Amino acid sequence: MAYENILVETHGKVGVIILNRPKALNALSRGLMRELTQALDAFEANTDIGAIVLTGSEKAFAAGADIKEMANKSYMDAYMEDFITADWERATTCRKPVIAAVSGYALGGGCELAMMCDFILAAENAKFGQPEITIGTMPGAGGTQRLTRFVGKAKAMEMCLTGRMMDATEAERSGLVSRVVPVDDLKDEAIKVAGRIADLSLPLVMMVKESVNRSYETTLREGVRFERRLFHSTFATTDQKEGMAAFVEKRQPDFKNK
Ligand code: CO8
Repeated sequence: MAYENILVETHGKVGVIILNRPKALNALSRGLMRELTQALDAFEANTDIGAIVLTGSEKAFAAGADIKEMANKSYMDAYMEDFITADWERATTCRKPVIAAVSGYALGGGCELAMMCDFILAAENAKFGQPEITIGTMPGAGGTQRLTRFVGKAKAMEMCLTGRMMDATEAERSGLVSRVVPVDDLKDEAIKVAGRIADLSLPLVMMVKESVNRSYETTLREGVRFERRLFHSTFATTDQKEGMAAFVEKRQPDFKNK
């Protein structure tokens, strides 16, 4: 498919989506988000793909929703089109893992999009922020909710109330990102990590992802119960038999995604 606002690549079993509106620092326009949804749909449906990397340019993962596109919206426009629900949350419903590889700015909707992914790898120059308050609005794609769960109330409140940006070191210390890597290594490292995941059993990867995500939506007791049921169900898979047999026989497993 020909896209105007994103680039799409495959590296073995890894699908890579690159946000590509360099003149606007990858501002998330409606057209870009629609294409992102289409690309995620395509990778989800492609049985050769086991994990997805979402990245931007060295200067910007994404500098937020497209301010020029929304500046003149009325309340009725926003309400009637259910502004942002359509085409914004596809990353949160992907069953395959989606890794955000963030270099440069991840601001506003850009920070929110990164947080919708399963984890964030950051380059040393990454900057995260929710500056919406400084342009007369507020986060609208989960910023006040996900950031608070990931970094705690004090930092989330300060960032959302002041628009202060967090650099990569602070983001790692605060638990927003899993790791920080040199700028030049970011894409390769994200593809390497995604490739390691894609070589595992896809149904088991999906179960782990579902179980970790459940921890954000339920009580500890219910979450552990959910995990236990999924854990039991792994014994019904061919890949559990293969994985454990391979360990005992001191060889690499050959997972069949069954
Ligand atoms: N939207 C539209 N255009 C943008 C955006 C944006 N978010 N960010 C940058 N650009 C454009 C600039 O207008 C400029 O274009 P031009 O050359 O035509 O003037 C070009 O990108 C380069 O930008 P700068 O010249 O400003 O580059 P600097 O290096 O000087 O500054 C900054 C970089 C600090 C990132 C600066 O561009 C900036 O502050 N950008 C806006 C950041 C921001 O406020 N983001 C939040 C937007 S609101 C939001 O995301 C709400 C989310 C709600 C849910 C989702 C709804 C869809």
